[in-house]
Amino acid sequence: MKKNLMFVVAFLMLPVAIFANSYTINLGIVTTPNSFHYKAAKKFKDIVESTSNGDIKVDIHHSNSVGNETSILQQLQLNALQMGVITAGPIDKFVPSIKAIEFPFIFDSFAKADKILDGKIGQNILKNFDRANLVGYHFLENGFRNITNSKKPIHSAADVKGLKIRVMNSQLQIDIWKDIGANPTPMPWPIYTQLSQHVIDGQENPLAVIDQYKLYEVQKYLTLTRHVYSALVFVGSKEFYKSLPQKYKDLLFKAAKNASIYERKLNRDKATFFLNDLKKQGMIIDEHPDLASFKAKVKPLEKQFNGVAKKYLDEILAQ
Ligand code: EAX
Repeated sequence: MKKNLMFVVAFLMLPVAIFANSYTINLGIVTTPNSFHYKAAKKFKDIVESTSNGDIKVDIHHSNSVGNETSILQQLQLNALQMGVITAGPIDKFVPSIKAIEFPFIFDSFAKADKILDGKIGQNILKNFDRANLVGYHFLENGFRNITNSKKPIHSAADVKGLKIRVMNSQLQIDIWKDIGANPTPMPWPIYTQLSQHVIDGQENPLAVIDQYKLYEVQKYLTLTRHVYSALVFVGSKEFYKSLPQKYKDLLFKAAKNASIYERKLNRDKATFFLNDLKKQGMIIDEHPDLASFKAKVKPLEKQFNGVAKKYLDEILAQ
């Protein structure tokens, strides 16, 4: 009799045992499903759900459905969201040392960017997320940023004078465009409406973003400045991370790394496609701007850096 009773209790407990460790990761991004941010998040979701045998579920909240990137970071600090794919720009208010990799013209190739971001400096910056009650899992890629505007061709820094240029919510990006001579206006993404209404004259983003958001419909001129290598980061809630068993802590890091490597390749394989499509869509493109004039304007910004960000920037510039 006793044996039967134990069997019944064990059987009744079974459903609890199967789902005892179920976790749900709410992952926030600001972009739409055709973006590389989304493709990275989807890859992360597929890897996590398959390698945890469904014990961890990932829900992707895209297209600003859970707020802008600054708001997503604040929600991650409170464990209201558990993960995000966030552009490095707005992160500098939470992790100041990330400014070092957002400085203009320090990366002239994907290889150089990978070497720094996946090397000691990048890994140390990711560790600094801990101080902001966040987890920096891995860098992935938005791309080299280029300036567009609706007013006039931009060939040198002098042509930017007085233009109202939207920038990300980042003091460094505001300072960069102020020093170049623009009238920088910080605004969260997306910005198509503000461009169409001429609230702002221009903006700066990688070719993929310019093309995927059809900014060619509201921006006539594109200049291939490639002025900042814009990283994305798989960012997590520290509180959520600490609640996981070690095997799942390792699983999330591994999934973020593999999704990042996958997304970088996707992005780079389509770089030529986006440039050709923007030409096809009728943008007037300056492919050989006077970069020396832009570099001269932003050089003094190095002196504004201090602390850990200055240490990392000096190390990058010395390489
Ligand atoms: O896709 O806010 C921005 O300009 C960022 O580049 C964002 O990733 C847009």
